Amino acid sequence: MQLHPEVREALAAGRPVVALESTIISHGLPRPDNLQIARQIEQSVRDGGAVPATIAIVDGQPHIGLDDRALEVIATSQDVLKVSVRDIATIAARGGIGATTVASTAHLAARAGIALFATGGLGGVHRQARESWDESADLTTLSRTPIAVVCAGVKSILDVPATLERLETLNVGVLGFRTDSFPGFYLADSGFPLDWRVNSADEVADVLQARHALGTDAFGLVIANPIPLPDELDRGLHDRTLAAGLAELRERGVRGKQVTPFLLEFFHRETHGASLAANVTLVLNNARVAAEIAAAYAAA
Ligand code: PSU
Ligand code: MN
Repeated sequence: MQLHPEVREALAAGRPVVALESTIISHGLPRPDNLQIARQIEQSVRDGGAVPATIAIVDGQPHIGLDDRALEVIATSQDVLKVSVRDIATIAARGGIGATTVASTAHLAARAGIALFATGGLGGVHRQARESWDESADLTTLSRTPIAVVCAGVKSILDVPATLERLETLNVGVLGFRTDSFPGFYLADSGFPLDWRVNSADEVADVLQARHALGTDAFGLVIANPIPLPDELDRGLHDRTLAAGLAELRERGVRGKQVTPFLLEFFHRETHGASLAANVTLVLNNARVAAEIAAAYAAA
């Protein structure tokens, strides 16, 4: 692994660092806006008081923190692979450019000693999983990775209640950040209640300290941070787009790791950018909150 000097120095000095994933840049956001948005996400981490560490594989080598050239390669190259945990070693041995998912970012970040991670939405249990067995490796990876992830819940393209059940089974805690409900990504509220609510970064830092003292930090923790209500996607537009996207997915027989990027792009196209605006807002918000938590934890 290659640590960016700024990230290495911050970690050595015990200063706050927030890991960021790169699949959202390469496969989750449309080009050419994705590069500028990637820079904005890093800036939100800085605004929140932490050092950003965007994670990706460049020429086979996992990078923890990207310089501007590497960020540009991930955002613009035609042959960026979507890399999950099981792919990291193969691409490292053979070379290539890889964007890391929540799962592989969590794995590499934890290995680098980073405690906080921000993303947009977590992967989860897909609808039709009873037939397809399609469940994101994000869930099983979090079950054995010591990291806290700030996200806006999971997208409604997934089976939300099944995902919450799996998180329970896998010992992954879920804290609502200033909410009593699990957020619905483009929507502030998925309609599913949570057991735990926290109201500040300091309260999360208290939980992180207790996890460390009691050894439950061997498992991941989800900090569920809703999109601000005024910025959520129009609910009618959301429901119509979701139904149409799921129908097109079935018609075209899209499978495996193409499913999530396909549905994201469908939303961005069909809502004429409204879902993209919501997506950007919630990611920037998550990056800032993760940085504030990292700063509170470093100071505790
Ligand atoms: N959710 C989003 N945007 C994304 C992803 C999820 O709102 O870009 C990406 C993340 O990298 C996540 C991955 O880890 O999709 C999950 O893919 P899969 O369902 O194939 O595991
Ligand atoms: Mn999958």
